[in-house]
Amino acid sequence: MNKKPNLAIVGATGVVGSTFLKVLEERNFPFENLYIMASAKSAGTTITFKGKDYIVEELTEKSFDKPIDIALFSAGASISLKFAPIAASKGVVVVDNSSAWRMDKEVPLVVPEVNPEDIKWNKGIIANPNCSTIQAVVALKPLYDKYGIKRIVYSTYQAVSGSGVKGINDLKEGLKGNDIKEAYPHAIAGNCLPQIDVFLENGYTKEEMKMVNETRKILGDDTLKITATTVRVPVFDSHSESVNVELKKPFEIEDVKKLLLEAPGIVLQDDLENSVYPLARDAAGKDEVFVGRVRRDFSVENGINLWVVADNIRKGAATNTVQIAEVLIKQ
Ligand code: 3JM
Repeated sequence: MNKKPNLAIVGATGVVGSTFLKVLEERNFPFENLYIMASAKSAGTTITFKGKDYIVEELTEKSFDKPIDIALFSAGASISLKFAPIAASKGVVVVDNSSAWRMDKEVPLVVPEVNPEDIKWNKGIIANPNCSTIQAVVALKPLYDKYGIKRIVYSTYQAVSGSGVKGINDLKEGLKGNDIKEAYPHAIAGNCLPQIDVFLENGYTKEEMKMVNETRKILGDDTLKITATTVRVPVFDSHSESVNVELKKPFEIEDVKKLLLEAPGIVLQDDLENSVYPLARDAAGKDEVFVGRVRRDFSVENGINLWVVADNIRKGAATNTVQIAEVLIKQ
């Protein structure tokens, strides 16, 4: 793009949407005109961005008749299913944060530290992966490239902010002894819920299968063996993950640590003597993926364990989407 883009934000009033605006401002994302769109419910309200007031427009089929270059979507899968193709047909490049388009063969699924080259073949829609997948593949990419990966076992400890305002409120109220269940089938305070998103025929949750399928697509490897258990925990911000990996080639632990230390987007936190390892509360508000507890899995050949933590709303959603848009405007 040889000029500053006209930018649209779809779903700006949600948890991720409002973080889009924060991240765009922090990173001084260049734009000419900005359009903020949401459902009829939020239309007409005012949002201040970089000291200027914007009136939230209702998202309609005509919204993209204006000359918009890039639209960042975070308004849920059904809105994306309907409106992303409309926008794309009018020449807009949509960067979509929902699950709607991720596994579509015509749609690149991108984490800029891992597969930025896939942005080029977009046909008007680029998908942002699931929050749990993003942080995992940032940590796995350097290992994949150097040693190859045979099998991955994901176990996640996911924050309530991933469920939006309702999840945050369930935990807030639960901590006060008021067990409301707006976001989840059970109380979240004092609990671990082994269910994120809905259950599928195969006994896995949709979130678990998102991790399996999206990891394969982003790393471009259908032969990867992957299993996942995703768990909601009473934490406000940042997802934590135990990532157990079987590499194809032998490795030295010190070499793996060095690799992670030098990899883009990763901060290695691994000082056992001082109890230094990634923590959800420390990762909150940050854009990097934090990796620690790097150690050999002695139960298999070439096995390794990692503890991976990142802010699920920032790197897991808003920041990754804005990073994709940054690559787009450089092309
Ligand atoms: C994270 O409209 C929806 O169904 C949104 C549900 C949702 C998703 C999803 O499936 O797009 C809530 C929270 C995600 C996600 O990143 O996959």
